[in-house]
Amino acid sequence: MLQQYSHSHSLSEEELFSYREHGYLIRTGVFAEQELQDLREVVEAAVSRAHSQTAQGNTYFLDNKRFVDVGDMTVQYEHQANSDTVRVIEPVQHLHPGLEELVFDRRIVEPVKSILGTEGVSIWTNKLNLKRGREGSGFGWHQDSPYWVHDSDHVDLLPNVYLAFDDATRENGCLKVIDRSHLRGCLPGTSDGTQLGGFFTDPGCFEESDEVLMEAPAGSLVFFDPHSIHGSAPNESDLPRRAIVMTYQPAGFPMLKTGKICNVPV
Ligand SMILES: O=C(O)CCC(=O)C(=O)O
Repeated sequence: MLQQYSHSHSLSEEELFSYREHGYLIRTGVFAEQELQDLREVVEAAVSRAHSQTAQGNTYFLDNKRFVDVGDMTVQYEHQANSDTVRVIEPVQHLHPGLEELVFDRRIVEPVKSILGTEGVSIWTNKLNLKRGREGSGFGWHQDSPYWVHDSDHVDLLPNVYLAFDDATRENGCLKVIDRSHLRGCLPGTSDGTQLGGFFTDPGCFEESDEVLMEAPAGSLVFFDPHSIHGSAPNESDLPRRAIVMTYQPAGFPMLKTGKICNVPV
């Protein structure tokens, strides 16, 4: 059953207030089951396409984790040695017309306009985060803003929208957000000597007990702030936990990896 949000899909005043206070907002029931079935097929087609393209890509390892760059796209693999299971693809919209359509969907973009307070919006980046049953690894606590601050001078204006293609539960490693952590700007990373350690938020800067689980049925959207500390546990269930995270910005700015401007049609 689809929730009845306002006709324009804009956020209500209460929703916007809550997003600003906590750094996240969940809207359930935005996409219907039939749409989700189609979208899951689109996702799997995109994953197959990305994986086959990696044969022509540039492979490298960071902290023993395999990454492959193919043009402007990066494909990350699961961390077990020799795993061929795709974990993350970024950016992803170019891989399938169904994804091109999705990133412009009014149900996603209109709330982003409410958050940004602007009529014109463009795409910053988007990624598929795929946690296969029993195999999908977790994401350490981090903010996106320190990662993006070198490529954007408006890092406060890069809201994320997470769309759950599958039910997201504690067991399958749902997204988790540290409540109100977005209010503290860019926080320092860890300095544990690893290559990727600097991307993870110094654990001395927040209380893990402030975590909020973004448990939500398939078809839900989670909006979260670029400064919100977030992460997720591994998938301990037999069920997949597939999602796309779409990040927007005011109109007229180039995308993170492609450097091309991708304005959302008004
Ligand atoms: O998909 C997840 O569980 C975490 C996503 C995330 O941390 C990210 O994409 O930055």
